[in-house]
Amino acid sequence: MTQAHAELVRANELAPSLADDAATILAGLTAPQKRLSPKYFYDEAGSQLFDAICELPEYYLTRTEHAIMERHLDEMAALIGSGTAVIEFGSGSSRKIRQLLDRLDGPLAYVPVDISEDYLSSMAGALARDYPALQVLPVFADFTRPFDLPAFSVLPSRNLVFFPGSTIGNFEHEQARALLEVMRHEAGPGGALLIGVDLQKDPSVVHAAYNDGAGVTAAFNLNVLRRLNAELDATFDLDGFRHEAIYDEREGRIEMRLVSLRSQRAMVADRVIDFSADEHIVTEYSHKYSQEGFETLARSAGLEPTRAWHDSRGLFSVQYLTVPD
Ligand code: AVJ
Repeated sequence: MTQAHAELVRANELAPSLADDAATILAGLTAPQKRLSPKYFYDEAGSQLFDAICELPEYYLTRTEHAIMERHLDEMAALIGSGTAVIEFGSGSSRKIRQLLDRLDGPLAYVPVDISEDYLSSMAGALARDYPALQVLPVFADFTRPFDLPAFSVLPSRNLVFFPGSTIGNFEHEQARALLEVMRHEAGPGGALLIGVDLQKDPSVVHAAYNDGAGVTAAFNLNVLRRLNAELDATFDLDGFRHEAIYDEREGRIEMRLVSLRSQRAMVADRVIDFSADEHIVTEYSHKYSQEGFETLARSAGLEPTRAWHDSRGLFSVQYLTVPD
């Protein structure tokens, strides 16, 4: 492993701080239905709160996905084959990628793609040390748009796009289809995708996962206002809003909101944002799929649903999709 292998590739333009996204954020906060993208949750504090969410008894997603992977990794590895380049969309948790790399047959390269440069370089460095045979080639990019893959010194037998955690659920169906098309493009003909997808289930189970008793999800949701105050000269009163997460069964999704407790005004980067009592900002959608619904979505993106693994309670799924030659 040479130092060059862990050097960052900058693949497209992006916004490292909220200030660079001010126009988009203000457009969302001045729309008839106020909204903020869930990607703004993940500053340092937000990432720590998300890690705490993953440990909550009510939040079944992370531990169920982990258990599905543990149980079926031999079969997954057999399907994926040897000499693969693993491209991770949003280098989330290094625990998940290690779980996969440890069981794959001679993986050739690992390409984490993320907009968080600090996180990307530290995790890439650690992986390069722990997996000396692996080319670790981080790409600093917004994965919702096509990006150039780094040059591999040895040609991979196939590309595997890895997208765990049900992050796909954050996207509305049309955007999710567009993202799957980017993944198909990056995997290339003969390539494959391994994606974690949360499943539709008893609404009370979903509801509890986003309304935990300890209030960690509420703190995670409210943290985005603290972040706007710190990075965009905003003046939100953090005690003036409450967390709400409702499961819309018809849409098959959780909608997270910040509800204004009273009529109030906040400044955001010199703009006035007025709230009436009970008015809310939509901060996140988290879509849940049926197996059939996800397969239809995958096919609409030109992908072939090849295999899917569920836990015994039908809470979560890991989907293996292939790109036709
Ligand atoms: C990281 C998008 C999968 O939708 O469950 C957790 C984020 N939001 N609790 C999800 C989240 C509230 C999470 N994803």
